[in-house]
Amino acid sequence: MEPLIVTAALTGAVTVPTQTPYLPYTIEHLAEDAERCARAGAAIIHIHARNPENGAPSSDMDLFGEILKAIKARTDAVICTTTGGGVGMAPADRVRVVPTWQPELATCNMGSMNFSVHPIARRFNDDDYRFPWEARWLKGSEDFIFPNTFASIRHFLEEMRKTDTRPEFEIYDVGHLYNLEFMLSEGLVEKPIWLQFVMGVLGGIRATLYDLTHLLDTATRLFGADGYRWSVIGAGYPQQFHMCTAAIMLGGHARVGLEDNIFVRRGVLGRNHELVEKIVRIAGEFDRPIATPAEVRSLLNLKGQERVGF
Ligand code: KMH
Ligand code: ZN
Repeated sequence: MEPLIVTAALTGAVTVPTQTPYLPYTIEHLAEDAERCARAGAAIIHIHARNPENGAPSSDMDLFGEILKAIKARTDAVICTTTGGGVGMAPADRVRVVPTWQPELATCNMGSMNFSVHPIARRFNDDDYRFPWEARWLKGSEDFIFPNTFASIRHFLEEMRKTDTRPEFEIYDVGHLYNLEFMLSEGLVEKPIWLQFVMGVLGGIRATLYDLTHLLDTATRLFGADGYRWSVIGAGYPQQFHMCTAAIMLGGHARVGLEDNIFVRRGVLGRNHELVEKIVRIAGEFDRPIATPAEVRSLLNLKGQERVGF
């Protein structure tokens, strides 16, 4: 099996600061976590921008650039920028990071869907929150449709092609693989395809082994066994470690981090690098080597750190 690509998704736009004091949102904290995760074995760092004052998700391009530069100064890991953004951000604002900062790798979300985290708000009283935006954000997601129309996916892929940014396809449900097949038939996607199965989001497919094998069977039927690589996200605990362990066993790749799960053990809040260390430990038990950033650049055919715009 090829070496395991570990992605650390440091912060995202779903977890709120009240859930865990370890959620990084200042530039310094993001850069420090990126460095620690890279040392622990993460070869890809997945990044969203947040307002450093209050942790609110942000689409400010200057801020995004500061974060990207700070991370690049501390690690040679591949940086994968989000184009998913956060609740309520317009697609035009989400994609702007690609032409502005020309990353090696960026997400491309493959379908519109309900995307909700409103049940998290049930864990807190209104006066528990550290910042006023958090309750609104969590509760408001009950009415949120994550927009990824065919027109916007096409636009995102065209922008990525211009900057030689490779797409990481976020697949939240089996129909998203068929959407990707359509984009491939339109000549908008090149092989090899890099898939990220996002499992366990309310609105998408569940994080179970049954669902994972269904996704894999479908991807193999559509793209051929050698036509794609895959990684998996299990949202929540213990799903993050269950799905990533399955990936270690099946030849896939693994994403961990506070964007998707805040616990390192049941009831124990983890730091980003502790989540990376845990999955690297599990991979070691299965004799699966860990990919370096150089190996990832070669496996995913990336343009290289010297050709990004930050
Ligand atoms: N927020 C995750 C559920 C993106 O950033 O474009 C999926 C994600 C998508 O990471
Ligand atoms: Zn993300």
